[in-house]
Amino acid sequence: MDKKVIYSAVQPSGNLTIGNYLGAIRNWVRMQDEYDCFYAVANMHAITVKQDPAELRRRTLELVALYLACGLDPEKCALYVQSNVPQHAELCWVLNTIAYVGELSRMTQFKDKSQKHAENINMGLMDYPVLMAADILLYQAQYVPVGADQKQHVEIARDLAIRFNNRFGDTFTVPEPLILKGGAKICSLQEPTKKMSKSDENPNASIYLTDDRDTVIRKFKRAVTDSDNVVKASEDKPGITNLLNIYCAFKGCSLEEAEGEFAGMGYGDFKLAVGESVADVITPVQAEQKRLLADKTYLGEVLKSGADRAYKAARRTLSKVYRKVGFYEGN
Ligand code: AQP
Repeated sequence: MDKKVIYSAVQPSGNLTIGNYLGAIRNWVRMQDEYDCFYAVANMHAITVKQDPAELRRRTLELVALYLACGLDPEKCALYVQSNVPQHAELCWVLNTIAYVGELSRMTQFKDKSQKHAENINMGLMDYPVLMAADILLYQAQYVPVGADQKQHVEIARDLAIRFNNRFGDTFTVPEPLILKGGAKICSLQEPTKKMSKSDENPNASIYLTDDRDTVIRKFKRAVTDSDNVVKASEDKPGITNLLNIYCAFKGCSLEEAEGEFAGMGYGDFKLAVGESVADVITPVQAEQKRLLADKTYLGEVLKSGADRAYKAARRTLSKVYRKVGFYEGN
């Protein structure tokens, strides 16, 4: 029987955080044996906010090396750069004609980013979810493993798939978000009710996958908590709850186990333990990423074969779409 298809991507829009790792990449690795996986570097999405071109290029390769260092196997999944497969933009155009301005202007990310980049509210920013729908629908993906913040965008992809299928006949698989517990929403260390983000202006708010052990431990030490010194998760203790979530995700233990382990201990010791649990996992990933980045030929080969695989699958869907909408394909 054919394997089910998974699509997901991360934007090379800054240094990745442990939120990107726990919400997305770590889950991708776990799925690569069971599913037919397409994992992209979403550089077309990244330019919806201003990027420095040289940095964007550098970060793209760094992200591919990171995917591999985290355990993605290019023999098992297609790893590629979004702009290398032109069908993403082509399908996005067609989907634009069935997407409504009203629904796009209501997207939480569009509203947040419009506020954050008030000087640059461009069409691409508003169109972000339609491009993301094209990404997913091109591969007929059943599942999209993402963090909780992207659920709304996968829902738009579902709506567009259903709308297109109703209007033109069965064409797209209707995708579902796959939001795994324990890491679905990692919050900022400085404002623990807000999600941790790679583009946060305050570097102490996020733990980057590039942070060295001392930096990780220092940032956790400074993490905003409360003053009652009891390591227990609850709604009125968002800082401690976030740290407990992070600890459990990196240690692979339950909340009850973690609370038991730190019962009677002060915040200082707890924060140090959280920092160490994170550093123990990310330090070897950094070393492997560095080793891979020194081998540009290998990275180029991985991307070429990933893009070839993605292109073939994408071409199949796009031809079907062009036929359905009545595009003349005479030559
Ligand atoms: N804090 C988070 N907790 C859990 N998952 C998260 N993701 C992002 N932040 C968290 C998940 O990471 C994947 C890749 O995200 P993206 O690069 O496509 O864009 P994003 O969701 O906008 O992530 P950032 O870090 O906030 O980037 P910027 O600052 O550039 O906008 C997605 O699966 C996302 O859910």
